[in-house]
Amino acid sequence: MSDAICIDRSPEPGTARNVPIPPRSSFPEGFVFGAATAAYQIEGHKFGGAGSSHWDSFAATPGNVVRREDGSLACDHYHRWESDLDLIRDGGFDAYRFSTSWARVMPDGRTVNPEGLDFYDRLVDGMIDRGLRPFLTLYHWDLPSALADHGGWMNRDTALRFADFAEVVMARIGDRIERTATINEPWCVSWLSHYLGEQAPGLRDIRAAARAMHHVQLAHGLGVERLRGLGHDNLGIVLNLADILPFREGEEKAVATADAINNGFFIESVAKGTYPQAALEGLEPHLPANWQDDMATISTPIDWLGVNYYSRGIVSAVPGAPWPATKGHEGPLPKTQMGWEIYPEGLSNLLTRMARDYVGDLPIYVTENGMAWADEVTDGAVTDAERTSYIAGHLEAARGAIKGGANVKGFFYWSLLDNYEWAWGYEKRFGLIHVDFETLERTPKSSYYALQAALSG
Ligand code: IFM
Repeated sequence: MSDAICIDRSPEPGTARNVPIPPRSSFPEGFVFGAATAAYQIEGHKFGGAGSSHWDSFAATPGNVVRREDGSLACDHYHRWESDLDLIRDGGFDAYRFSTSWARVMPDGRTVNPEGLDFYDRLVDGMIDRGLRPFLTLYHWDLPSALADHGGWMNRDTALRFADFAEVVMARIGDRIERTATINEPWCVSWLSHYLGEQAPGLRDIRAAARAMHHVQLAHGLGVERLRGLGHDNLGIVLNLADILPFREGEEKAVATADAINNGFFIESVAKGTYPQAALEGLEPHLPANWQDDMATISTPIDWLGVNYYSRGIVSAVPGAPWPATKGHEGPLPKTQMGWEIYPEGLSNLLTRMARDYVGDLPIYVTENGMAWADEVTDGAVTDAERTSYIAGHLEAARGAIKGGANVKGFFYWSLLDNYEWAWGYEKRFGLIHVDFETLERTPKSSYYALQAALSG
């Protein structure tokens, strides 16, 4: 192709091999280092009275998930949580970001399963016992099938039910949680799952997507309102943001549209109570009636923002195509096992932008950042120098944003363990700790030890 890519080709971004991870002492006092996971991806959904979630049925449908794998056993964290928490503590981390499964806590979406709450109660106590600070995400995608049967995120009622779920969970463990996020990655919950069809429920429908986008934002706002009213604090949301760049000169419109769908819709509604015009252009006809009436709830003030960052997006317009009329392009940089370009600059750009344009001095946490790699155990060890470099590059980028004035308070590596990578099944390995999915044996990788050394220095 002869088209020029006008994206930054500055010397080898993100490929600094053998660059050491910056030591703890190079970050501001109190900077939080953590590791992150999510319930469905590690726990083992067949245990403890969990109900069916829409991921179980999505995975059971041929063609949706590699080898039709699901989270029924996953890493069996449900039974191995104590030794998994030991690994976090021994890695020198300060905090653990975990999520609560809605389908475990309320198998039919409404009725409480005491066994489910007991599990999270034990887990949080286990963190405290080990000196780990609990960072909770209430919803990381395991929607009870009973709610999916009634339209899931397309149905406004799901947002109301979410507030009930949030209340139940926080009534039990909220007294020991350091920070609570309502929703993980609303773009994935809505656009990726209802327009691009890549995750449960696997729809490809603009109206479904617009409604899901609005309702997931509403769920966040209702959750914050409810929890705040009950006296809980330190409430936030976790957004997956991408640094969107033009494929060639003159692609401002494509960049604005893609940025509005990926980023603006979610951050602007929370921070300012509006949806970006570039998103409304295509979505407004499909939004629920009187959506404007919900914007005050959606923008209920939060206490902190979580940013999940993995890569950039490169886009161009597709003239004559229906909205959004954009397409993505593969970039030239080295890529992870997911095929995602390694581009740490995007992290500093986004952190700086969030502080400058949206959240000001509110604490920002990098709640996820990490890479998948085809790691293998050789003679009892896993050498993953690529991951160590990736972490070093992104921690430097976070440091750069801090120097530039963004109030970045912590960094969580995704993920603690190799786990269920959704539509990719168990094929993509993001963990600091290798999991053998036959024996469930855990083997810390060399990146785990590199981080451990950096955190002690
Ligand atoms: O595994 C996911 C996680 O569940 C949400 N954020 C992105 C990760 C890697 O794809």
